[in-house]
This record gives sequence, structure tokens and C-alpha cells, in this order.
Amino acid sequence: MKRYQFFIAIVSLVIITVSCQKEDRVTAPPARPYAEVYPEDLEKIEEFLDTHYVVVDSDYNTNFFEIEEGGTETPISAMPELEFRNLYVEAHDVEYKIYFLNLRQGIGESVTRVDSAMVAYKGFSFQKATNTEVVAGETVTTEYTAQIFFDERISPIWFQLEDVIRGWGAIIPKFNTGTITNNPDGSVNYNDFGAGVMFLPSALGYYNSATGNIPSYAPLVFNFKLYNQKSRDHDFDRILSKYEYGDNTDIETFEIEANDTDGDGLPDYLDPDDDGDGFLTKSEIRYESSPGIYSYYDFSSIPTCSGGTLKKHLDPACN
Ligand SMILES: [Ca+2]
Ligand SMILES: [Ca+2]
Ligand SMILES: [Ca+2]
Repeated sequence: MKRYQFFIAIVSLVIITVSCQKEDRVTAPPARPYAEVYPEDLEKIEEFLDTHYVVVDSDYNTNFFEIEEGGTETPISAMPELEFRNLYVEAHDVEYKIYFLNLRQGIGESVTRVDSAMVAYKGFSFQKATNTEVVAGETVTTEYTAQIFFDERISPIWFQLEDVIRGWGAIIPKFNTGTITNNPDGSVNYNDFGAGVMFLPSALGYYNSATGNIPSYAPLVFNFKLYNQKSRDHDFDRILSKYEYGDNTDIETFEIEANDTDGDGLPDYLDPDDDGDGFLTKSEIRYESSPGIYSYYDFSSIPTCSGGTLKKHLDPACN
């Protein structure tokens, strides 16, 4: 089954639903082919990484500056924190290279792209601009990279990673949460959380839609901090979606295709009867723990059918 979430991701305007009023949007030009736009985006991003350095403060906020001629700052492209991952998006038939800075991994839980994440973030796009000034009677035009800030959340906000731009679901799961301390005065401290920066090709952002002050076909840069995560159970079958979706130990594999055990077109994480035997998964993983008391097996301890190899909710031979 083709994963329809890709399509959702293309049309869903992040994140930023919060700050974008309808009147901010302008009509999108006809979309150009992904395979044509992506190399241009990659070139812009790689040039940005080569020509800019980053200043990271003690709370993992970032600011980016262009390296001036003769400057000795380390370009982002030479930083050991710079990593990338590849993401093949079937609907685009393009394999994207997504650069990100791993400023800190985080010590807590990981999150998958079907889960919810609580994040603080700051986003900007960038494009070439020129500055003209008169110096000693002569007009001098200089080219520079303009950074266009479009959204910031200092206080964290919850997102379902499936509902935001595609790039988030690809990179946030590379990080872990940290620790959360609730203080007697009601304030909350977040420590040791995952923090980074992602550099997204426009197709993993808003693509041809100009949104707010983001131009169309703009690569996006997000500084983010992953404070917390919540596992979801989309179909309420008492098995977390991350276990139903596929191999959740390998992000790259997890991205490829959702399991659909009974082949009915509804992937397991959205299917309340995964083996299509007419018995709800929820009832198949329920057992009587003591007389009259019913419990549900943890995912790892769901038994197989007698003589079978599949967990019973995935095996139509028993229920
Ligand atoms: Ca199914
Ligand atoms: Ca299910
Ligand atoms: Ca069933």
C-alpha cells in the first residue's frame, strides 16, 4: 500500500498553522517537478552550509552568520555535528538528502514519526539578496544571504509528527527527549533534551506554497529542542502505533512502508482488526489476569496461536 501520509504531508502546512492566518497565503504557482526543484534546493543548502557559521547558546538556541571574506569561523559544513540522512519519498520519486546538526542527542525517550512530540523551535528560510550603498561617491552593490524568520516557539508546543511538514517526521525521530522537572512554584525545567537544526529542501517544507513570509520553493532551517514525546494508538486497539507500523528500531526502515497484515489497504496502526478475522485486536490481546479481572498483553508478550509463529492478533487462525 502506498502511504497516503506522504500526500497529507505535502498539503499540510505545519506547525505554523498556529501563526498563519488565511490572508497571509498567496495563491500557489503551478508546482514544478520535484526532481527539478530538489537539486536547486540542495545546492542552495550546501552553499549556505559552506558560507555560514553558527553560534549556539547555553540553551541550544542558534544564530547563523555569513562568514565574511577572510573570516576564520568554522563553516557549518566542516562541523563534526553535521550529519545527514537520506529519505526516499515515493510520491515525489526523489531521494532527499537532509542535513541536520546534532547539537545534543538527548538522554530520554525516542519518538517515531507516528508519535507526538513536544518541541520548541525557530524557523527561517533564506535567499540571495543585494545591498546597494554609496561608498566614497561610488555605488557599491554587494550580494548577501537574507534570512527570513517566519516562526518561533520558545514555549514548547505539542505536534503530531504526521501532521506537520514531512521534514520534521524525518529528523525529530533522530533525537531523544531529556528530563522534565516540575518546580514547586509551577515552573518547569527541561534538561538534557535533544537539540539540533534541520536544513530542509522545500519539498519537505511548503514547496510551491508561499506561506506567511516564506517564499515558494524556499529551503527551510529549523532550530528545535525535543522536550517530550507521547506514543500514539491511532486505532485504539491497545497496541501502540509505533509497534504496529513496522520496524521501529530502525528509522530508515520505519519510513518505507507501513505493515498491513491482512492486506485490506488499512495499515495495522489504523486497523482495529489487524488479521481481518472478524475479531478486534483489542479483544484478541485481552486476557483474564485473575478471576473477573481483564488485562491486555504488552506488545512484546502477546502470545502466538497454538502451533503458530505470529502473534495471535496477526494470525487469523485463532482469536
Ligand atoms: Ca489491515
Ligand atoms: Ca491495529
Ligand atoms: Ca483480529
